[in-house]
Amino acid sequence: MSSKSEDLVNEAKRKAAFEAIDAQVTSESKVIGIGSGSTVVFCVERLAHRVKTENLSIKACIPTSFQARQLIVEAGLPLAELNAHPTIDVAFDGADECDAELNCIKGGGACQLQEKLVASCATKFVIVADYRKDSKVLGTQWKQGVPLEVVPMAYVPILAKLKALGGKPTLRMAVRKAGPVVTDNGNFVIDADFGQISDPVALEKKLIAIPGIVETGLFCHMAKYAYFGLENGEVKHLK
Ligand code: ABF
Repeated sequence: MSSKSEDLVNEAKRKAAFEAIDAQVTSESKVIGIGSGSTVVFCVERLAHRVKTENLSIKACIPTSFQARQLIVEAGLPLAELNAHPTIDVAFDGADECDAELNCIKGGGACQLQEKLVASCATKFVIVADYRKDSKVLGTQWKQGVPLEVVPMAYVPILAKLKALGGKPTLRMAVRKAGPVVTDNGNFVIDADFGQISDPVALEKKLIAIPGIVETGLFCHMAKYAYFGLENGEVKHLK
């Protein structure tokens, strides 16, 4: 990506994140879910700024990955565990693709298990993304397949079952290491390409029914709001 288009994408991420934090974090928001990826970095930046300048009393920030934990600690925000705060007021997270019904493909960063746990405990789950993720039909913008967290001892039979479902699955390999990616939870990731996904709810049901698939990267009917930073500098939000 050229540095000009990189700047455009980053500015879109920043604008979406800032608008989402400003709109969705109120003085009542005490427990905040913090997602993973690069767009959420801007959410944490804006949240920390608001805590400092508006004296917001955030009680706990719940991470969705090692990266999210680091972000929270480095921003001086109160790191806490989901088991200590099982009800989250509002959670912010990125996405690899998001359709008009706010169904998402997530997990490009291999964090979808903890992301879905935090999203499922959030009263408000908010997606923040740049314009590249704004999609009409899942699978048309994100071409790397649906990320699936799988139990390592069963990845071979799972690959076969995904092929039988019509998918083109591949075990995600770590860059530079001659081995598979291992998630924060000690599992592998299979990316299963199903082309255009016209019914993500039905596909998610079939995938999660396969023994050994711990979690899928299809987040259906979970997000309440989505903020997309557009190329023209505006922010589009959906709910
Ligand atoms: C995480 O952020 C993942 O679910 C998703 O793959 C990624 C998107 O990253 P970015 O915000 O950098 O586009 O939420």
